[in-house]
Amino acid sequence: MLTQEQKAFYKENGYLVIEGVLSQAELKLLHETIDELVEKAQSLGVPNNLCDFEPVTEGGRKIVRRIFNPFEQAKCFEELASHKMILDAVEDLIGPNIQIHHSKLNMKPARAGSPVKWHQDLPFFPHTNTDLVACLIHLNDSTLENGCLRVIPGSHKLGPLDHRAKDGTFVGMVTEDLKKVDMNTAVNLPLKAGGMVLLHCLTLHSSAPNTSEAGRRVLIYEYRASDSMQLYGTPNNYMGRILRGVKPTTVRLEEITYIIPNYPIGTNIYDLQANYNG
Ligand SMILES: O=C(O)CCC(=O)C(=O)O
Repeated sequence: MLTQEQKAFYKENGYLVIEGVLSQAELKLLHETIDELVEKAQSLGVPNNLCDFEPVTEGGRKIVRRIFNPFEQAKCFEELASHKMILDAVEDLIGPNIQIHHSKLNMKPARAGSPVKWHQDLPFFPHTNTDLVACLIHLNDSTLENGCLRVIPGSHKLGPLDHRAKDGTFVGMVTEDLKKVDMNTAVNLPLKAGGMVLLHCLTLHSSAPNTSEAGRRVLIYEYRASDSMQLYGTPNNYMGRILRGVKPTTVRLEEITYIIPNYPIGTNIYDLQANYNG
């Protein structure tokens, strides 16, 4: 359960850091499972539906950048999505009826990890209301050198920002609207392995490239209130699975205007952002 102070901090800032959610034993099991998935992914080559690769190689070997949909790649990831401490915190932020929306595992490997530029999550997958929260579970220590998460506190109050290039193409990062934001207010969130960041779906965030010798694996679950319905976005086999509470009988609308994100379904954030050159 979150304290009143934690709930108030999230409401004001659009994020919340919680340390010590996972034990060393839990982390070990997750890393072992990921190592197996990486082996499998490297033998598959591109394109495949298990993972995406960094644009650079190392010693002739492909480097895994992201594992898609870990929720359905291994039982331990499906189970972790319903971890009591995580769902208790999510319930305090978006209410008792909780569905999984999607999951991903960002590997940010040593020396090669790609940056993620400033963006909000919801413009990728507009919903009828804004009760969606991402839970970023840190499987390694994250530091300034290996590309820890950065946020703009309070930016969730700006509403959906424009993520399009001048020609109207959705490029997966905030473009002209970044001028509305005071970038001096950005906060780095280094965190010990086992901790998590809860992120409002409209909070601006990014992370730098990994220039260090230490990998930075972050497992992400996006949760939504069950009465929030997706208007656009890439579907998956488990989207809408109820993790807590009851089946929705109503859908709730907030007055909110979105730009329809015209990216081809299935495209990922790294490629969208890489294609933008101002
Ligand atoms: O891995 C990160 O540092 C940021 C991840 C993120 O924002 C995303 O994948 O949408």
